[in-house]
Amino acid sequence: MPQIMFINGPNANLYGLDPAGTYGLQSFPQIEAACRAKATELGMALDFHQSNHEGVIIDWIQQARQSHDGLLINAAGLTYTSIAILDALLAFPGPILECHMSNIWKREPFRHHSFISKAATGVIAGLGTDGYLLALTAMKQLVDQKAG
Ligand code: DHK
Repeated sequence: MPQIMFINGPNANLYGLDPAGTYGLQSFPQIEAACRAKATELGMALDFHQSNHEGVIIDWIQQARQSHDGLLINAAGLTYTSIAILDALLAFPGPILECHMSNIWKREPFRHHSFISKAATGVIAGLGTDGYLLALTAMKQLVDQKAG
């Protein structure tokens, strides 16, 4: 069974807590549950993580090199600042999907340049939780192609 890691960055744990906010009404635990259900349906083992700390995220990416077939990452605010996360991702041999709940290109200019896209196989943005589920479906195809 493919082993997949989904890493969520700073403040993702606050999703759904602001009814007027950008990230919809689903709480982070609800988003995690939806991703776990989708991974099970697709026949993939999912490790789902969230941290507010850059070094913790880098440690997870490095660990995944030994054990995981694919990575999904929403680095949140670190997307626009972290060359260290980019370097960790560049050392990961499998497919990487960069995910964002919101359409980052419709937002402030400082969100328009992702440092981590250089390491990403693909990017999904602007579709909320549905985008995460689509990314999991795309990841299944990518790991199947690599294994086949
Ligand atoms: C999430 C965040 O927390 C922001 O810092 C990013 C991203 C966008 C998202 O859309 O999921 O700018």
